[in-house]
Amino acid sequence: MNNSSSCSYSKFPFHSALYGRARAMANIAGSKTFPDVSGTVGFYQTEKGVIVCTEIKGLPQNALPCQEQIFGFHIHKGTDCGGNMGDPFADAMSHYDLSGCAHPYHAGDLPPLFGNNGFAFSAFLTNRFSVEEVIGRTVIIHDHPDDFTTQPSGNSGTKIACGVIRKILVQ
Ligand SMILES: [Cu+2]
Ligand SMILES: [Zn+2]
Repeated sequence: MNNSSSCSYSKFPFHSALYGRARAMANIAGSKTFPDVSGTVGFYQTEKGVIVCTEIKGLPQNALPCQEQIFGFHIHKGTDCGGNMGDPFADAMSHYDLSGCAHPYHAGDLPPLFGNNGFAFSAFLTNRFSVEEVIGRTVIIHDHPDDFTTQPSGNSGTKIACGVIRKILVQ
C-alpha cells in the first residue's frame, strides 16, 4: 500500500517511535489546590534522544482573551511528590541536572505546556538525558510559564502537579 501522507512514518522515524511502547511513564496528579489535574508523561528512547509525549487534563483555565495559560514543565531531581504546607511538592526539589549547567540548560528543562481550555498535549525530542537516567525522578507542572532566564528555575511559580517517572516493565 502506498502511503502518501506527509506523516508517513517511513519518512518520519520519530512518529513511528510513538507507535511503540514507552520505556517509562509518569502518572501526573494535581496538588490539593488543583485536584482536577491528571494525565501521563511517556518517555520513548530513540537514537537521537528521548521523545517526551504528554497528555494532561484538568489544568486551570483563563477565559479572558489573550490569556490562555502556559505552564512551566520540568523534570526535577527529587524522587517523590511529597511536600508541606508552603510547597505541596517540595520533595521534588530543584531541576534535574547532569552536568552543572545553569537554567534553562538543565537536563530536566522542558518546553512549556500550552493550555487548551484545560487540556494540554505535547511531544518533543530532547537529547539531554536517556530514559534510564530519569527513571525515579519527578515531573512537575507549574502554574506560570518558565521565562527561560531567571535562576535557578525560570520563575515558573507554584508547583501544581507532580508524577514520579517509573520504568515500564516489558512483559
Ligand atoms: Cu519545575
Ligand atoms: Zn532548569
